[in-house]
Amino acid sequence: MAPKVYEGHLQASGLKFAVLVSRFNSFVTERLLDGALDALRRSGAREEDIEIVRVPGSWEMPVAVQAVLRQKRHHAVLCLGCVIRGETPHFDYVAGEAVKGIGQLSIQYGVPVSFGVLTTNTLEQAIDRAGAKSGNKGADAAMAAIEMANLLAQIQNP
Ligand code: INI
Repeated sequence: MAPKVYEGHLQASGLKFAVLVSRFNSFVTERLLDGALDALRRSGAREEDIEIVRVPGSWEMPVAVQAVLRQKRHHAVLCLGCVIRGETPHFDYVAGEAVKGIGQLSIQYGVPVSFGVLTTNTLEQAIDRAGAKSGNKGADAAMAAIEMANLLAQIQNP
């Protein structure tokens, strides 16, 4: 007998999403948001099932994710931000806390939280990943969120 395979499909109809987007580096993050919304809509998500939550910067992401997850109303959450390395250690603190906090919350609540926070050395690298040469990481985060929401539903209801 062939093994049973659990694999989330890319169908978003009926799923509810919260999309957190940072205003810091909004030139980049608004492009990530465009990509994420386009992917959600093209996968069948309804407008009324998508909520957008704006936060000041990536540092503020974890506490806002926590507030969203506490409501237990969403099948998946997307975090969209952009941290660009400067001349001080600030980058490491902001990016480090965002990564750690978002990852821990996803596991704690058992809800997929996509990490669409760019961490780059230059603005050019960020632009490349926000709809230019290297695709759109916001769209990638949306696809991962859809796949994981469906996968967890399958695993929980085999
Ligand atoms: N926030 C970002 O999202 N990206 C950055 O590159 C960044 N830099 O470089 O400073 C940044 N800082 C702001 C931070 O997220 C907080 O909003 C701020 O410290 C207030 O708490």
